[in-house]
Amino acid sequence: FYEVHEVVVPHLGRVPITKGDFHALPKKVQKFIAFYVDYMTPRGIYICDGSEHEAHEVITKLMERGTLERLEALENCYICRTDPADVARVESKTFIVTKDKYQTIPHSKPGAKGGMGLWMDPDEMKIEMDSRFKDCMAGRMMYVIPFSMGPIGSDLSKIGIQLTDSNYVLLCMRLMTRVSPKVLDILGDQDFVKCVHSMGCPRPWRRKVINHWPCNPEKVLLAHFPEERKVKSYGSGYGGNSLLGKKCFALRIASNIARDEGWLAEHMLIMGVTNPKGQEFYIAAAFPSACGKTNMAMLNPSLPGWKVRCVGDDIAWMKFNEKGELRAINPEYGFFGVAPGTNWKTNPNAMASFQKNAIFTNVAKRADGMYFWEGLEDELPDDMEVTTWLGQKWKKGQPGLTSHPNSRFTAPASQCPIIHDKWEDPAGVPISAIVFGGRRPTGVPLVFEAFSWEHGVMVGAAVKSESTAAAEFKGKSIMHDPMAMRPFMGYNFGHYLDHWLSMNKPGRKLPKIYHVNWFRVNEKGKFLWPGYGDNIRVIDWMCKRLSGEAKVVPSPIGNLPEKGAIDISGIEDQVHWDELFSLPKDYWLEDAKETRQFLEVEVGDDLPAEIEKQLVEQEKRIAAM
Ligand code: GTP
Ligand code: SPV
Ligand code: MN
Repeated sequence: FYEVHEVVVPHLGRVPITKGDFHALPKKVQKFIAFYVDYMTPRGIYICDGSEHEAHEVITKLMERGTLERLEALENCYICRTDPADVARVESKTFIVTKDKYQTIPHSKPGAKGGMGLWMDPDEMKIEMDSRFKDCMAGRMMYVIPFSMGPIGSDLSKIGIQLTDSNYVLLCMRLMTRVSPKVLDILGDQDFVKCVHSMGCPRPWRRKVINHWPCNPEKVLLAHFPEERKVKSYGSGYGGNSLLGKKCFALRIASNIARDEGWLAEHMLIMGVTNPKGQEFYIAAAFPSACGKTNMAMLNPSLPGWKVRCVGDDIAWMKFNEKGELRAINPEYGFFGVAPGTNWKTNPNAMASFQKNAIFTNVAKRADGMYFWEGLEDELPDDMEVTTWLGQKWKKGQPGLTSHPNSRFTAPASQCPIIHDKWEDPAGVPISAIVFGGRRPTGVPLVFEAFSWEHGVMVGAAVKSESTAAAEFKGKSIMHDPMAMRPFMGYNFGHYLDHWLSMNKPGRKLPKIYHVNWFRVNEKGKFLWPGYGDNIRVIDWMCKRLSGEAKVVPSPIGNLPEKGAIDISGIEDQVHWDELFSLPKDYWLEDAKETRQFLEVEVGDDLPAEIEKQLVEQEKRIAAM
């Protein structure tokens, strides 16, 4: 049936293998490829091996075509401007497909907006998919990418194979996941997560290609099939829509695997913090997209004697071990970080991570071959010409944005100067604290501690945040983003809360749970907290809590630090404690009402009784304020 240098498929006949040995692939992988070759009809098949030679070949092609441009000021760095219609995740076109609707979304109540994920029936999705994927790779090369999420061979890791017709996607997958033939050796006859991606631009082009970025924004569709452990994505090359190892696999599919296997797949950074006494604590933190995970994971401490080391900046897979410790790994291999706002003051460690071997998407370029974006003005000579992400000329002081607000850098995690020695430890790191947070301009104090695991799960379920440019939403509305997972939930959110609650078993060392808000503003709209490196002051307090050195003052919403318990030495003039920690009663009455409304209506009958109990208790405490 199969020839050595070609795959024979019923629909197309002989399809050449441009690179790789098809026969050497595990049988299940061969079957997967053959099926999709027949369906998507590419002109050739390129089996990736993750080598440097391969990267070179792909980069050369992308530069010839004009998709990538070299950043001459740096070593092996490139800039890419996408079609301006393809710049963010498209939540309205992102579906979970299950036979039973309620496996995916909660039994919500009348009036629900359906905010907790989108479901589609398999038959309906098949029609949508067939109309897009049939022959979608005509005239294009199909890349086969074997990758591991997590250190290759770790018990906590999982293997995927992505098919894509985008070599930009291949290049980024090589930075974001571990692409290697070793993955196939380890895989053998086992099942893998099937990832199928197409830019949706078969040749001859039916749509005008803008910026050498073939895509199909009108037809974008992402479908997740948790039962089959499969993802299909069409029409977009933007990170979260196309690097399928990331949000699609490591969160939406993995959250299903995690529920079945008794662990957690979360939108969380992982960091190690060492206090001046030399004690190290590991913290995982969940903030919605573009709300500060990368910055916190690489925090440059403003307090003397502290050391921060980064394990991961976006996704955590966490599992209790036999000793009852919650062990976390970062399933990713690189950073896909928000560029604007990143500079040598706010995040020097991120800056250092992308000085070589990095890709910059939708940022601006300086005339001297350096990247540029909002936040780098201090380093920009006055007369330096800048080409914006839209190709316009710009100089310092002129109006307008030079970079898309969701422009990103993609860089190897290993290049981060403070990457943790244990970041690839197959056993993971032991988590002592879980932190939730969001952008909350008013009402929400800098930090509070949950009363218990159960209360903490409720605090996570109540996370809200101002919308950001990471998805398609316009304007700044406050949206619910429970556990920072709303866009990434792989199954019924009520069941997800049950799963979190079920982590509380005898013999387990449950992490303490916190809520932080770096984004509270005064009446003039100015941030009340300096943030970034000064966030170590809040972490310092959390660590003191963990080692039993700091006292708290109970409040209706959780335990607050005793006044003065957070070290603000050196920033006293910037920080007004009472303003930062005030709990306006009207605000919290309204917030409690709104949160109950959201959970009651959107999660409806699937809301765990324990969460309902926590809500009632919190409402009573707030009413008695
Ligand atoms: P995703 O990659 O989308 O998941 O985002 P993220 O959660 O990793 O957010 P990131 O750290 O990239 O920060 C997003 C934006 O928030 C950037 O523009 C930062 O400059 C800004 N930011 C991060 N931390 C702070 C902080 O402590 N205070 C303030 N004021 N802004 C911050
Ligand atoms: C996010 O939006 O949370 C990101 C970027 O980390 S993306 O990969 O697009 O999801
Ligand atoms: Mn993210």
